[in-house]
Amino acid sequence: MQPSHFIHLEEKYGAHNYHPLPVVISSAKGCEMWDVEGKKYFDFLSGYSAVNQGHCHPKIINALVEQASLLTLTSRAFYNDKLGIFEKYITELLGFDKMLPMNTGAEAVETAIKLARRWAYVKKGIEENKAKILVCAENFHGRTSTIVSFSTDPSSFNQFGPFMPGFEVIPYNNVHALQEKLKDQNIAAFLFEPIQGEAGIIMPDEGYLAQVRRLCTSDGVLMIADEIQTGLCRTGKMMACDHENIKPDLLLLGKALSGGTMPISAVLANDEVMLTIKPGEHGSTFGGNPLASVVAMASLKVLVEENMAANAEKMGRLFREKLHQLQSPFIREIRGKGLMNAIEIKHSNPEAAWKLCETFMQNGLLAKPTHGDKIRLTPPLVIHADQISEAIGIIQQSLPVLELL
Ligand code: IF1
Repeated sequence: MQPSHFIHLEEKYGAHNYHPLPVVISSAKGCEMWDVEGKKYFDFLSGYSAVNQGHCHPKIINALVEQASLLTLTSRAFYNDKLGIFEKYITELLGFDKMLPMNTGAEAVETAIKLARRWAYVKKGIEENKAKILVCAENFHGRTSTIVSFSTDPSSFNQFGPFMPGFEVIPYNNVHALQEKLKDQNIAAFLFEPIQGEAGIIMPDEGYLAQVRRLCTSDGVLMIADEIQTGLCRTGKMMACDHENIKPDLLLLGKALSGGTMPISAVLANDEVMLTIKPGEHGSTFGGNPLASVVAMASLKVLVEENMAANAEKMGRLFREKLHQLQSPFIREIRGKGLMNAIEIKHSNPEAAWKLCETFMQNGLLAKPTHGDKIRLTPPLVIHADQISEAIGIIQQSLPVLELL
């Protein structure tokens, strides 16, 4: 079958809520993907960082297949023999009292918002319905109606109102703005990304996370780190917060928690926060199912046992070093941490980044632009030095297309 066949099907029968590159993938392994005609590509998107462990990692797939034939779902109406084992493993690994399992990243964020508000009323003594949560300009935390209520990106919130109240936006990477807002006694929490992904891999100044930790502690406000994209070794440490040796009060995980096999997310917190929600007050049909529990545990073990943080750190340095050597007049900036990187394109044509990604595709590398001129480059963390070199070759070979625009 031709790629156009599958593209046509999606166009005709699917909602038009995405604008994909015209490539139709049918299989993948490690950092590589193949299209329906057998052409090979490097995957420099990794399912938006869900496939950190590499596509179809054998240990994750084995865990999934084995558990799938044994027990997939009990719902939380009954206990199962896998959830508790997963909860013990993840809380001991990451250093929290408890974990609450959900499915998508957006659900983890929603859960954190509910926990923060509940904690604010029960523990902090804020008057009911008065709690506020601080968020950052240019944030990306998901697509639910509550989450888009505090987005600053019109393509996320436009014509989806009325919006959920109780959020205030402050500039990212601005300690002073946070300090000022924290004078308000009705602030329950500060929700942030340690590196802003959708905004184009925006990294805060060194020391920002530690300062946020210090302010949240001194003002009695919950620090909620959305590590759905930055966590699980993507930036060269298990968590991006580890770069500044800090621990948030609530840690949000998703994406790579399943190695890209199924939607699994989690909120981690200590008892003071987690135990404010009582039986029957929050949940999800699929959250904490035994299949997800086994898959998540395998996904975490692969990250740890195969030293993926160290490889992300090493390969990230090599990649940025080689990108800098390209010296193209069309690259405004190269930035990133570990294997969470981006190049910003400098060109008079607003389509330049898209055209460049199309050329990457023709030459065997898949990446997608964000916010017009930024291209995220986030391969699976199993990538080797020779594959980095090959990918750089493709990028170098593709850049001249920008001279023709
Ligand atoms: C889309 C980017 C990546 C996230 C953070 C929560 C969620 C996400 C920090 C929600 C999701 C996605 C979703 C995808 C685009 C994408 C993305 F472009 F926004 F930046 F990853 F690269 N917190 N990120 O990044 O998780 O509910 O989707 O499981 O919506 O188009 P979800």
